[in-house]
Amino acid sequence: MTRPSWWPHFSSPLRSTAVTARLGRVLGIGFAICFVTGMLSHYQYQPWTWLPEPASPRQLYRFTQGLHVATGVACIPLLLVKLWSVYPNLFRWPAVRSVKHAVERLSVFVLVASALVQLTTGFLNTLDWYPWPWSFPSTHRYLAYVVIGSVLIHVGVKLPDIKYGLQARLSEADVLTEIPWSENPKAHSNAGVVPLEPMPALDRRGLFVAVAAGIGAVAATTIGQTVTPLSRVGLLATRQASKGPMGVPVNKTAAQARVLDLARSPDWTLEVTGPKPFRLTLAELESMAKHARRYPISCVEGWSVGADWVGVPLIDVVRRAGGEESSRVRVVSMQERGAYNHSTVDGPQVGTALLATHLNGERLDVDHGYPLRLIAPNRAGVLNTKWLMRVEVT
Ligand SMILES: Nc1nc2c(c(=O)[nH]1)N[C@H]1C(S)=C(S)[C@@H](COP(=O)(O)O)O[C@H]1N2
Ligand SMILES: [Mo]
Repeated sequence: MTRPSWWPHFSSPLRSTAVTARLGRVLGIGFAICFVTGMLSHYQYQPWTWLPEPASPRQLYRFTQGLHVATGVACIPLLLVKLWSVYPNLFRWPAVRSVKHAVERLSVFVLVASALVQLTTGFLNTLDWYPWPWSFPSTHRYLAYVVIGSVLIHVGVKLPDIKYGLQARLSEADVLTEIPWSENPKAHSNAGVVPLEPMPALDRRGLFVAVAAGIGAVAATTIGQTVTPLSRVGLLATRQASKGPMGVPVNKTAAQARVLDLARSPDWTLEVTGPKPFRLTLAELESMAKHARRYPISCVEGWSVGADWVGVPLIDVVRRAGGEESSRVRVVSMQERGAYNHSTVDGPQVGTALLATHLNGERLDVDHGYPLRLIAPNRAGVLNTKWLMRVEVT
């Protein structure tokens, strides 16, 4: 069968296996960083009791989470360029050559589809925008397995092309004759396409400079929500320190959590359960609140800020209730609904966590968890429960 006349032709000499393989290498590293840092974050939600989260370095989660978001966002332009470099493959003739080729096409489809969904929904998540009905964290995690699995399959299938492409110099043109798919490792995006047009204004090195500049711009405008000096260029950084009360962004307000009245009630007390249960009033807590700590608050949605907290060490309350450093502690919020109305503190964090009454030199704003909230080092923001009413020591 001959190629029909309406079948698209591609002639950009910018594309080559050398370009694709290099883009693929960077993208592969990006996906690996996202996967590992994502799994570290997932671990915070479901830790193993025998291997609890360390309490130091206290900025660890802030760093890995910031890296996750910055890398994920940078992967978006990178993936688009990578797709641009190979999409003429979709129009090679004949479209399907063999069963093996069909399976290979299918695996690429799964990879491209899952990666695009993963990166876009991840990005929308950093904007705190969830225009879909499903639970983001679990979908994001399961999709990560699909993406990483299909990356591994893709790398395995394309190994000959990757080797060839990484060895080829950027300035080299590919072999420009059409050779059956399965026989030739050098079969590449431009096979069967002869670049007769004059060289475009951008050469291949120029292409890489443009890609790097694009990625740099996207990353710099995103990490403004973590790296404070960059916040002025944080076009894509939705939650910046300056945008919340007390210089700290708010993820969920007291009104959204429906705790405004309870939180402001003068009758509020903290209930502590355990072998020796007791209650503390806010006045008692504030008279005990002499301990200052500098712990960052690092949201899983990609923003983080360092903050100065004052409060009562959790361990003091735990000991008074008859517990010890090795106790497992559950802190419970006045918020009735929502998955994050409680959290568990165990391992080294029991000794380092603070029941905070003050933030950045002032009594907590109600949106930051007044009258009392948890704050611990190297801990996902979502686990720093606000508007506490009970501490359970076991
Ligand atoms: N009770 C309760 N605590 C909560 C939340 C919540 O929804 N309910 N959100 C968490 C999330 S996702 C983050 S990032 C931090 C943010 O704290 P901040 O609003 O003081 O910055 O609070 C955490 N504590
Ligand atoms: Mo968060």
